Amino acid sequence: MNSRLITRRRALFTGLAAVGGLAVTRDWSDMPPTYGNSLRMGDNLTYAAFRLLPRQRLVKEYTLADISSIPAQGVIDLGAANAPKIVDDYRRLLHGGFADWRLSVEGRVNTPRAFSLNELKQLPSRTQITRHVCEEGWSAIAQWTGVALRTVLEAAGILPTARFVVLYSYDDWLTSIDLSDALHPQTILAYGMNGRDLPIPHGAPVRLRLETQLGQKSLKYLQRIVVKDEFDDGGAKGEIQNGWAWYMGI
Ligand SMILES: Nc1nc2c(c(=O)[nH]1)N[C@H]1C(S)=C(S)[C@@H](COP(=O)(O)O)O[C@H]1N2
Ligand SMILES: [Mo]
Repeated sequence: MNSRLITRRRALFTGLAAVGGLAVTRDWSDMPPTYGNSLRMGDNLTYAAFRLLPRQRLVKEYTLADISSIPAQGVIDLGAANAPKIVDDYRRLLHGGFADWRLSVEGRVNTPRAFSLNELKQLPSRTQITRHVCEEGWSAIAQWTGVALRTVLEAAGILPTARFVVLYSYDDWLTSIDLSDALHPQTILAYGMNGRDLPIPHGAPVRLRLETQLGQKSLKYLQRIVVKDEFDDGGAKGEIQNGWAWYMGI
């Protein structure tokens, strides 16, 4: 091999090493997984700003006297003739009083599990009175009771490489959140609302309450939770391809 070629190779390797060095020394954890998509510049700013705050900052909680009426948004259409199969499944579970309802927790966990409603209710519970803020401009205060998502993830044994949690619903919605929000103490799987069972219009039997983001991310009618190592934007059903921000911090 001639010496010029070796010199060029050396230069190439030095260059690659420098780029690699940058990649490992830069901490990307304050950038949203949507980073790099110019249409998602807003995500980058809000995510970076929120991730600079202390990680588990609690949102404000209210008193019973503050509870207001809350409209139901995107109610599952139980009468729809051409409903997707998943809605038929929901209808069947509803008629059985949700006795056969199971929340499966799978993906990057030690022990994939399916929790019945009673099993969720036997785990330590948390009740919180919080303000729901819809992206359409209204807000309302309600009391929510449920189990911390963290408790459920830990019961399934979340693996150390896990970074995101994707949630699926019976009305064919999905959303994903990062581990920081998933492990937040006020992020709960709510089965109670204002002292009663969670009503159907509000997502029975169990919905996500994600108090750190806009109401749209608080997925109702929960069906399945999948833990992932990599970001999953949800494809055609995810926020991004439907024109929403993925990160909706408030
Ligand atoms: N599965 C599911 N979750 C959902 C929705 C929905 O249509 N389906 N709507 C979202 C929106 S936009 C809002 S504002 C809240 C509304 O919750 P509420 O009906 O309890 O007021 O649920 C969110 N979660
Ligand atoms: Mo909303």
